[in-house]
Amino acid sequence: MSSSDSISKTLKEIASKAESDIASRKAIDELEEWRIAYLGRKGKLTTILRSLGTLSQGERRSIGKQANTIKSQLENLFTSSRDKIRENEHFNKNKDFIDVTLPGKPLTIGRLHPITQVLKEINAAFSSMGFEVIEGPEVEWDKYNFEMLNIPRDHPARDMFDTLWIDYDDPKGKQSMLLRTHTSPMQVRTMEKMSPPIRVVVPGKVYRYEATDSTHEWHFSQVEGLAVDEGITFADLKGTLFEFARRIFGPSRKIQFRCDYFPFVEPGVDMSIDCFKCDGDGCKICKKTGWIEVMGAGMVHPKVLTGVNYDPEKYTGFAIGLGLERIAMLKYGIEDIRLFYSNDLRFLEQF
Ligand code: FA5
Repeated sequence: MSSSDSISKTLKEIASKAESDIASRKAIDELEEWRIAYLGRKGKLTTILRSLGTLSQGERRSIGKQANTIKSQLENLFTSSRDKIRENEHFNKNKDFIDVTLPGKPLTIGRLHPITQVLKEINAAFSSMGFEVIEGPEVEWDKYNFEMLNIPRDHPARDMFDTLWIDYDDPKGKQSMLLRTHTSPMQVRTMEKMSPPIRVVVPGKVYRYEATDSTHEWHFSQVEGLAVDEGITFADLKGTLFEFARRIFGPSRKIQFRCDYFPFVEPGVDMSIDCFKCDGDGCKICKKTGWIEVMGAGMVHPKVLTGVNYDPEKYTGFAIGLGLERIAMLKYGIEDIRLFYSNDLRFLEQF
């Protein structure tokens, strides 16, 4: 083998060794060692190039060309490896870096549930008419939910309420605790605690064991209203409710009172508002009546007053119990009560 062939072979071996060697260099100082070993002044390639002087001019040209090609290949390899190592080092160093200049992710901001919004309006309307807002328990005794409201045990009026009893028996073995079916027990609790003049509204959840449809939920909200004083008449009840409806629905809404029976008032009425969907013509929502019932009301029954040791000859009062969801449906034109509690953001985000 001529000396030019042997140099050419050595050059190829150096190139292949350098290529496999560089793959294991993962840090800049290791890469620098590689550069010095192959391309440095005393490196393998430079040493070979120095020995070209022993060759003829023709051989020197051809080997020189091969050596320069390998040199520039190795230089390129060095540059690309260095860039890759630098990039990795930068990434590892900045793994936890937070770029505060990037636009932030918008936070989902909550809002008040439509029922809470309507409740606030109702509370404000009654407060401005001199009523105090108070609250009461959702789990109630039979005594307050029924008995003291003139609905004794075994009275057929109990069938008006589809009751969810709590598994608790009194000493006579009768169930005596329940999820309140209405906010009216707070009439009794309030009269027990306070003395006239009384003007309170009591918002809260109530529960009934009933099938749901577009205007009935098994749990819903009521606002109880109670005014007791000397000389309160049915005219006060009507005046208060007309004013309430004007404040919540505006002056153009129609209101209807009809006789109704509730054992704890005498006389008793229910109040309806003309249907928002058909303007009173009759449709599916108002069950073809043109009206949507929003509350029961009446003059506090003398038996209820006597039960809390108020003299019915001296004191009279009126009570109302309105359905909050029904008011919200009328106010916003909502066709199905079940939407309020279905947790559908597409519905809730509209309020
Ligand atoms: C009562 O609950 C009586 N305590 C109201 C009352 C209070 C009468 C004070 C007299 C004096 P009623 O069951 O009708 O009555 O319910 C009152 C209101 O609650 C209804 O007018 C209606 O607006 C609403 N409501 C009744 N049942 C449901 C239901 N299942 N889903 C949604 N709202 C209802």
